[in-house]
This record gives sequence, structure tokens and C-alpha cells, in this order.
Amino acid sequence: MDIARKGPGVGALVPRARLNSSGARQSLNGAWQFRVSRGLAVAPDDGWERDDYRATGWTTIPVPAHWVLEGHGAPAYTNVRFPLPIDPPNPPDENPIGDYRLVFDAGPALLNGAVLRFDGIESAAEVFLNGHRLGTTRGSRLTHEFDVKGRLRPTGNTLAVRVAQFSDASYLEDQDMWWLPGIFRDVELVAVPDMGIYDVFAVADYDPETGSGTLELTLTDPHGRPGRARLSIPDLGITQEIDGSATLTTGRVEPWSAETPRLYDATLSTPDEEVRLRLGFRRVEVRDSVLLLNGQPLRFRGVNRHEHDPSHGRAVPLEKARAELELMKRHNINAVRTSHYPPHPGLLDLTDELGLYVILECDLETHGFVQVDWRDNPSDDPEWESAYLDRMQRTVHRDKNHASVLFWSLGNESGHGANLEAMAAWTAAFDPSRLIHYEHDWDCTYVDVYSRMYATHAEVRAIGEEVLTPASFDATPAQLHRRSLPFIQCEYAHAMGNGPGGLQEYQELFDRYPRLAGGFVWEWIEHGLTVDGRVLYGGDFGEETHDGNFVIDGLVSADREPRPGLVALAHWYAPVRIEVTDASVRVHNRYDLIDLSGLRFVWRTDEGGSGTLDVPAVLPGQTVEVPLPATGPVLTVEATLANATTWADAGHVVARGQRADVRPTARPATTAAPVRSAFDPVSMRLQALGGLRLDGPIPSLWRAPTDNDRYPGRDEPDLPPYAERWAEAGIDRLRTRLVSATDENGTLRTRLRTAPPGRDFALDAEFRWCQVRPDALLLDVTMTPRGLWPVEWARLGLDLVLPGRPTGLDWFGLGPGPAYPDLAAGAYLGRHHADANDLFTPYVRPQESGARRGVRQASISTSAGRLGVRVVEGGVPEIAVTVSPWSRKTLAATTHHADLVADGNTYVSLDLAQSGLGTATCGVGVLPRYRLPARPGRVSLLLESSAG
Ligand code: IPT
Repeated sequence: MDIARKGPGVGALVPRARLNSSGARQSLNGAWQFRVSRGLAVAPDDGWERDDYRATGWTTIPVPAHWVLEGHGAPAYTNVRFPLPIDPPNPPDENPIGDYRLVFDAGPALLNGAVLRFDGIESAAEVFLNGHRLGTTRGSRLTHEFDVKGRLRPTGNTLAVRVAQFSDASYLEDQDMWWLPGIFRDVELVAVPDMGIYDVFAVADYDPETGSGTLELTLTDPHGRPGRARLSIPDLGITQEIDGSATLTTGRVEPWSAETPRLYDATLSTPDEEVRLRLGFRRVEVRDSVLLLNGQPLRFRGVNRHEHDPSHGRAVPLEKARAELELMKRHNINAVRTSHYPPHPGLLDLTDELGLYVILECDLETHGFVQVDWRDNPSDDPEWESAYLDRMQRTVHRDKNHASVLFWSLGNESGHGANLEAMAAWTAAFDPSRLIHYEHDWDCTYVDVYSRMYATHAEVRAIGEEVLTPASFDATPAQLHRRSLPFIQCEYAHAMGNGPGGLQEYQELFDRYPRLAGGFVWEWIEHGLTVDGRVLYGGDFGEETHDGNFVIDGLVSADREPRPGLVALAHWYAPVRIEVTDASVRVHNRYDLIDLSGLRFVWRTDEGGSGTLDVPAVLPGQTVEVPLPATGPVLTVEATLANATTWADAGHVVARGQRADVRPTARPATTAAPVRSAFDPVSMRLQALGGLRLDGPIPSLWRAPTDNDRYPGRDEPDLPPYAERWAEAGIDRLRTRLVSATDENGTLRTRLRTAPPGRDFALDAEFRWCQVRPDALLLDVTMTPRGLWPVEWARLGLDLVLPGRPTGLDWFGLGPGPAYPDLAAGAYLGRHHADANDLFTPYVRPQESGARRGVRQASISTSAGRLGVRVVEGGVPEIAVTVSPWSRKTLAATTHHADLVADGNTYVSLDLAQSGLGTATCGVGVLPRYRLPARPGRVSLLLESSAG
């Protein structure tokens, strides 16, 4: 087996489209015989590939699967760097080799001509059928078909596949993900009838001027010659013989888009085979630096999607993929970039049907070469050119008939070079109906769209504005060309851990500048691997070279639970904006192509009123104003789906607008100063309220660092991450000294000084305590910074500890989910409840989570009792409340969620202000308006208890 050559695989058929055919198929998925060797040198040459071989001592393994997730070896995670020396095209000697064998009978319909199809083998394979070598594969996420005509027998066939974990191909497959070897996608036999339909290329164009469609069909037989078949499209009244190729004008068609995923069923038939196509007529083009779909400006509201499953890695069952795409649709996502390889072929049927635009990316990334200044980068080495072209051709051919695919992407993070240009040239010539994307061609010499990742807001604004002013006189032709292209952020808003902040500011730019065609959040799903109930990340499998939890970034957890970032994103991506003012309801249509007739608008007040709101038809980009349906302190208007769709029920809420005018609670009458015995004599922290024991509050400025707090932001690369700044300033270990405690006119007044060890700056606090009832106290708090604070704070708040584990939270405020200053969209004002398990987000690496914002009143339940907190007149009108079974120190010191040990207490924070979250893990940190420099604060709280 030769796994050190700079070329594509050998022996496979030229790539063709994945067709939905009536022809016979036989799945070869199932239990295969398996053994693994340490390296190629010791992989036995014992006739294992022959059909007379007796496989003794072999184990069995499921196909499709990754062997490292089936008990053989271990997964390994690296981001940019290679886990192997950069010595292309050589793999290391320590290179697990998996031998697979399957003995099978073949159905009669396959014996007259068939291909053997592999949809994914990582990273290189050599394939034998009945002892005959069919060839090799390269391109782990690419389909390879081998001709098995004349080689299949009715019974006792032996298929033998030797798979190398690392090979020359590894240098082209350095995506930021787990290294997961094995036959991890389907294996199938597919009949190729003599008089069949081998390959079809259908280009279904929509002319926005006339509303009519054009269908260009090209049929090819297995020998590359023109094919023949009868075409029928019942809904268009078309039946026609196609000989080789044909261009048909269809008359008026309903165009396909993500908003109206209209597909026309078509069949191509011959005496031996029928192929079913689902045609979507649409046109994607660029005009004056604007991206257009069907003649209208198009904005991607996208996410990057890796294929991942917490138990099966990249062998994702298709039902799960469907559920994922439906979840995307329910969160107003309209586009997917298949980062950074073609997905399971079945996915494109789903994106066509559900309506999701796709940037389909080739299986290519050579990122690790950046560590050696891109020396010997395969992208510019002529010896690798055929491998590059083969990858692109396999990518394009397989999925060329899918309406949802709007762009072909050459790959990701592969530097520059002639091989990328060759891929682009081939693609442009083969399929001029789509656009070409590659992020790293910043000069845009061979792409059709200017694409960047993690550009700051300022840069995105400049790119949007650039084309609104005339080009300078000395602009080069290349600069002029780039100016003519639309812009996308193929990755932005790095959704790692608690975050991402900054979504609103990006969306406002996308909405404002016509050149900006939106973006794709990084990324959809976290890549945690679940082993014995623990979610694991890089380093957990004993890897010597790894990138820790950087593989855990997503809008949903690995088991597809939405993280708070997805709720916020759904708000910014919503197809309609509802603004409820004092005078009217303004409804803005943010669909790209359709009016609002698919939505039903409903309103309700918090006093129980409700009804529907008549909203006239509004064209995309337009706003209407309708009279207020009701008045009252809280008026909510929701846009809901009028009818059920393939991805949601009727009534599903796509957007919400709200007007709130809530009066602050009046100060209660007080009786006297509280008895001193309720306070700790040393610290004057409250120890009991009515029958409820508690401890606190104390001033507090720190949070358990989020992932984003642990990275330096791109906006201030020379500064240490916040987590380090906080530790340096000592706000993670503040000490509070009681300055004085005095009784004054029915008030107990305590003064406190809170400061870090070894520092002379401080936060002074004054607490004024008054008894309201035996079980209720009024607390007026004033906090004032003293001295020169060298660091911004995480919070300005009060911490208290209640005995007993938390059992729930009821509140009036924003909810139902958590919210932070730059991640609050999607939360709405109302009465909400959270169970014990909803109080925190189970981020894989523990960190701050779970704050509820805009809280006027809360009731915190523990196994020992209940503490009520009400914000009353006197200070800030609302607070953020965080209730956790773990202290912040515990959260910060624990590396895996499953390892968190609750000590039986309830940790409560009442925050007057908080810092935003940002996206410093990859991108800008906390934007200035969401930062929290040292500042004073004042709040008045009514604390009430009932013991449980
Ligand atoms: C960017 C990669 O394209 C993506 O795969 C992922 O690694 C992401 O970063 C971080 O999670 S590349 C980076 C150098 C911006």
C-alpha cells in the first residue's frame, strides 16, 4: 500500500452525480471483520485480502464507524497544528492501519454491472474484491466508486479494505476537528444497468425578469459518451426525449429559495432505469457588488456545520442530521457552510427540501503549514495539483444537482497557490451557474465573492462602505474587481462557551450595507465526545499534542441542546422585526424574497388580554405601522407561522417584539433596625432572615472565567485575556473588611471596604438595613470605587450563600433563558420559572453561566427554604440574578462539567451591572459599550424569606 504519494487515489471511476435511481442497491453496512496494526511495516501481508483467507483472531466492527470510537485506539484533537511532523507526503511510522473484511452475497440485479461505492474513509484506503485490487481512495469525506462488473459473484464475495489513519492525504485534511480514522460513511453496491442513466447534470435556472425557467440537462453514460432518456416533469407538463443534452424553456415556474423551497419532481427514464430528480429553479448572481438570488438581494443568516455526534463522531445518523436542520430552521437560520468538507450526501436532499442555502466546501485544509510559514504548502506544489483537482471534481459532481448549493468552496485555510486557482478554473468552467468561494483569496483573483473570517466590526463596516464611494484614481484592476464583489463573513461570532457577544452589531452592519451578504456563525455544533457519561475534549485521550477544549464551540451542544447563543442568534436572524412603541406596532419584513402573508401576528398583555393583529402584506425590506392593539404595562407581539411547515408546527414563534412600562415597586414601610443577633459579629454579614439561614451579601466583582475571558481579543492582541487581568488585579480573591456598624434612626448602617490582597484600590460599600416584617428586610446598597482601578470588572454585584441545594427560580424579568449585556436578544419580559437544571448551562468546561437579566422580582428556592428578592425604588430598576449549585471558585477550578461537585449550598449573585461576553476565543473581545470599568452603583432590595 502506497500512502506517501502526492496524488489522488487510483482506480476509482470518474466522479458523477448522486442519483436517486430505481436501480438495485445493496448496502454493505453492518458488522465487518476487523483488525488493527501499529504501522504499515507490521500490517500483516498474510493473504488477508484473498477470498480463501480464514480470518482468525479478528474482531468485528460496525461499518460505518470510526475505529477509535469502537474500542481500538483513541481519538485525537488538534486545531491548526499537525499532530505529525511536517514531512509531506510521508505519514509517521506509528500509523494505525485498520484491515476490514466482509464476506457477502450479491443480489442478482447487481451481477450484470454495478459499482462499489464508499462515501467516506479516513484517510486512505486500498480496496480488494475477491482478491483483486480495485484501487485506492484519497479524500476522507469524498465518494469513490469502483467498477465491479464481472467481479461480483452471487455468493461468497470477499471485500477487503486496508485503511491507514495517516497518509499523504492527512496533509490536505488538517481541519480543526478530531482525527477519526475508519470507514465512517456508507458502503454500497449500486447497479449500473446497460441501458441506464449513469450521470446527469441538471441546471435549473429562473429568470426573475420573466418568471420563467430554463432547464439544461446533460446525460452521460459510463464511458463518458452522451446518454439518452425520457424526461418527464408532470407539474410543468413536460415530457421529452433527451439525447445527450438539451435546453428546455419551461414557461412560468415558482422559483426555489430557502423561503419557498419549491421543488419540481422530474423523472428520467430508460427501459432499464428510472431516476428521480427534484428540481429547484433559481438564479444566483452578482450585480454591482450585491449578491442576488432570483433577482433580489440575498443575505446569508448562516452557520458553519461540521458533522458530529457525541458517540459516533462524523458518522452522523441521517435522522439526527434532519433534526439538526429543522432546529436551524426553527432558529431562523437560512444557510449552512459545510465546514470544511462535503457532508453526508443525504444532507443535500434535506437542505433542498427544508430550504437552506449551502456553501458546499471541498475536503481540503492545509492549515498546519502556517506553522512553518507555509513552506512546502501543497497548495502551491505542482506535484499535488492532480490531488487538488480530484478533490474538487469529486465534490462538485456528487452534489451538482442540488438547488440549495449556491456556492462551491475550494476548501478552508490552505494558504495560497496555483492548485487552488486550478480548482477554481475547473469549477468555473464546469458549472458557471454557481459562485466560487475561498476565504483566503483576499485579492479575489479567482473567487466570485470576497470572503473573510472574524473580521472586526470596524473592518466589516469599511468593506461595506468601500463600494459606496467612487474608487480612487490609482486603484489597480484587481482592486476594482474586488470592489465589484459582494462580501460575506464565512466565519464570525465564535460561539465557544458562554457567548457569542457582538451579534447585534454585526447584524446591523449586514442590514445596512448592500454589499454585505451576511455571514456564517462559527459554529453550529460542539464536538464533545461522550465516554461513560463524561463529555471529553482534546487531551482527554492522552494526546501529547492537542488543543484542549477549542473543539468545544457551538450554538448547540454535541447532543444538539441549544446553547443561549442560539436563542440570541434566532432573534437577529429573524425574518421580521417587531417594534412596539408607545404609539404603534412597527413591523419590518426582513425576508429576502417573500411578503409576510405566511405569518400570523398575535398580541398579549401581561394582564391577560390577547388577540391577533392585522398586518397588511409588506414587501421585503419594507415596514408598516399598525395601531397598538392594547395598552398596559407589558404588551407583547409575536409573529408566528400561519401554517405548519416541514420544520415547525403552525404557531411556531419566529419573532417577538415587546413594549414594557413597568413602574418600580414602592419602598415598603419599615419598622426598626434589625436585631444585631441576625448578623455575624465579625463581618456583619446577615446570617438569618426569619427562619431562613443565609450568609451575605458581600460585594463582588468577579465571574468564573468564560472561554472568551481566557483568550486575548483581536481588538487588543497585546493585552492579556480578561481572566488573567482579573487574576493579576486580584478581583478573584477579594477581602471585605467591616469599617463600621452603627444604628441610626431605625436603620442599621454598615460600611465595608472590599479590596484584593496586596492592592490599595478598593470598593467601598454602605449597607442600610431596615426591618419590614419579622421575615423581611429592606436593604439599601451604595457601592463606590476608591483609588485607581487598573482593570475592568466582570460584575458589580452582591453575593450570598443559602444553605440547601437550589431547586428552582421564579422571576419577573427577562427570560426564560440566561442573558448577558451583549447576549440578551431573544429574552423577553415576563414571569418565568427555571428548574434546578435550567439555572446553569452545562458548558463542557465549567464557566460563568445562567444569569437572568432585567429582574425586578425573584424567588429563589432551595431544599432549605425560599428567599424572595424584590428591587424597590431607590437605585437601579432591575438586576441580574444568578443562582448556582457551585461557587465561582469551584467553577473556575474544574475542567469538565461532569466533575463538578456540588457542596449542598446555593450560590446567589445579585448584580447591578455585568460585563459583556465578547468572542475573544476567536475574534473581538467585549465591545466598549458592554465593558464595565470601575463605577459606583446603588440598589434597594426587599429581601423576604420563608423556611422550607
Ligand atoms: C478558523 C477555522 O477556519 C475554523 O475551522 C476554526 O478552527 C476556527 O478558526 C476556530 O474555531 S481559522 C482561524 C485561524 C481564524
